[in-house]
Amino acid sequence: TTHDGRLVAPLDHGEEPAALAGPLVDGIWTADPSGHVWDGTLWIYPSHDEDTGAAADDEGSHYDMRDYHVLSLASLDSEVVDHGVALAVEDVPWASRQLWAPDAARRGDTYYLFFPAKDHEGVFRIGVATSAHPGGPFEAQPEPIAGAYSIDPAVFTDDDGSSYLVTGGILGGQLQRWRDDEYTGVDAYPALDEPALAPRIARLSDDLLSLAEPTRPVVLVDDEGRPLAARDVNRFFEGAWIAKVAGRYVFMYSNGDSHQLVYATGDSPYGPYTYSGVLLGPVTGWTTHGSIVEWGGEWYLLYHDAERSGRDHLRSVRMARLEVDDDGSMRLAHG
Ligand code: FUB
Repeated sequence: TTHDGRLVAPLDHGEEPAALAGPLVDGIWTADPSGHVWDGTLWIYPSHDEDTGAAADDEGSHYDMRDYHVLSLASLDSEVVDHGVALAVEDVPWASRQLWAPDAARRGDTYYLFFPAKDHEGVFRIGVATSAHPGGPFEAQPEPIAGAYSIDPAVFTDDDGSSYLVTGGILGGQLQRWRDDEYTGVDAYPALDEPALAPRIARLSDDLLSLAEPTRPVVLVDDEGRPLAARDVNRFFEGAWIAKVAGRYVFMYSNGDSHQLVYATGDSPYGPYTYSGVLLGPVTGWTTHGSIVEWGGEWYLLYHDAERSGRDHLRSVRMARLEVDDDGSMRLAHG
C-alpha cells in the first residue's frame, strides 16, 4: 500500500535483464536516481539513504543522508558498480546535514555533482562539486551556488551546449519559504484556486559553477494553457527532471499530494510545459522521484520505492523500460 492507503501492483518485468528485475543494488539504500550515459556506460547519481535515528517530521528530518555513492552499469546484464563515497557532508564547508537528491553533468573532462543540503542555519541550498572521474570522489566548492535554493537540483544540457539548473521541492524542500528569490523563513502556500508554487530554472554559466541569470518559475499548464492551480492533483511537488524526447522538452516531476511521477511537455527548457500524463503511479513509500535516460536506443525510467524496507526513508533504486511514441508520448513498457 502507498502512504495514502492505495494498493499498488508491482511492475511486471517479465523476462527482463537483471537491471530491470529488481532493486539495482543490495547493501546500501538508494533513492532519487539521476541517470546519465557517458561513453556508453549508464551512470546513476542517487541519494544514499541511511537510518541515523533522526526522528520523522514534516520537514523530512529522517531523510538524514550523510554522503553520496555513485553507481554505474556497463550494460543491462552487467553488475552494478558502487563507486564508494563520492562526497560526504563533512567535506562541504557550508553544509550541515541532509544531502538530498543530487544530479550530475559533464563538461569537457570535468564531472559536476549538483546537490542540496541544509546550511548551518537550516536553509536548503544547492552546491556543486567537481571531479575528473564520473564516479568521484568530488571536491565541493566552498560556497553554495549563489541564487539557487530549495532542493532536488537537476541539470539539463541542450543540443547547443547550454546547461540549465532546475530546483524545487515543497514542504521539507522549503520552496514555500521563498518569494522572488528571497528566503522569507515563513511557510506561505497559494490559495487553492491560485497558480501552484512553481519550481525554479536558470541557465548555468559556461563553467557550470554559477547561475548565468536569476531563476525564473517553470510554469506548468493544462491543455488550455492555464497554469495548474494549487488544488490541481498534477501540480508540482518535487523531483524535477528535464529531458529532450522526440524533439520536445519533457519536464518530469512528483505531483501534488499523491506523489506520482508525471510529465509535461514544452517547446523551451524554461517552459511553459503542458501536463501530458502519468509515467509511474504511487510507489510503496511516501516519496517518488526519478529520471528518464536514453541508453542504447531505448528510453528508461530510473525511480525508487520503499518496497524492500517498508520504511519511507530507506529506499531502493530501480529501473524500467519506457515506450516512447514518435510524438514523444511515453508510458512504462510492461512485461
Ligand atoms: O531523498 C530526499 C528527498 O525525498 C528528495 O530530495 C525528494 O525528491 C524526495 O525523494
